[in-house]
Amino acid sequence: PVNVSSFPENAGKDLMKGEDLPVRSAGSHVSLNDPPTLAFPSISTSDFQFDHEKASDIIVEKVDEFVNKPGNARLVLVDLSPRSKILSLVKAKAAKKHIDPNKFFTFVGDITRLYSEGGLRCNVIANAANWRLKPGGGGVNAAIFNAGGSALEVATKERAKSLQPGRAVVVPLPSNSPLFSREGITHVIHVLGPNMNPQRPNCLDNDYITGCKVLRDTYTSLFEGFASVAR
Ligand code: AR6
Repeated sequence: PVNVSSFPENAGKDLMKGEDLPVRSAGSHVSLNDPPTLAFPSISTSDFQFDHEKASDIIVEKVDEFVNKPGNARLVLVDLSPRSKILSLVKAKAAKKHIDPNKFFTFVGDITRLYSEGGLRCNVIANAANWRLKPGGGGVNAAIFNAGGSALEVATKERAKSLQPGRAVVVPLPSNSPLFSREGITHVIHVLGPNMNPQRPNCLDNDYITGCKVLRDTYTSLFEGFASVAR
């Protein structure tokens, strides 16, 4: 079958049944024709209360850097709601910078159900984690650990016990994780962004000089981690 849903303009439309899709290996819904794709949430802008204008500038700056490097890999910024402020800011700023829409686009949906509910094939997803790399805590971290099951928890523990702000850890997903079998995700990249929420550890107390530097480092680590498994 033609791979319509791998194109942004078709994403979410013409949902095809899993059994009709070309498969690369058992349980993986990523066709050979699909470019390596990283889906990522906006890091630090919800529970960690980072300023949306500043965060959207940094996302677009880092995405632009990444897409100008050689290779066919794609990046997708995901959020749950069509009214997401961060998605509209990034969309507008990316268009202004003429970022190639085939290499970067935004997508509304649950990052743990991009293929099964949105028809979008992504082989790698990013998680806005906590420093302990623990499940729960709400937000995208709780959603990803819930969907990944104990297989994700075990694989994460094998790779790292904790995370510093600005750093990433790439976790290969075991084939018994539902994120692998249902969504075709082969890797989860946990990142820890800067925290501006006084109720959470390592609060930067509105220090946006440090905060912006750490958020840049976070996206650099994330995209480098993705490049290391994608190319
Ligand atoms: N799919 C896609 N995007 C989502 C989903 C989802 N299922 N759930 C949330 N988002 P947040 P942070 C979006 O708060 O600000 C956690 O408790 C959300 O709308 O998850 O980096 C961790 O344990 C927002 O745009 O992450 C940390 O302690 C984005 O994901 C702390 O929160 C990030 O929101 C990290 O805070």
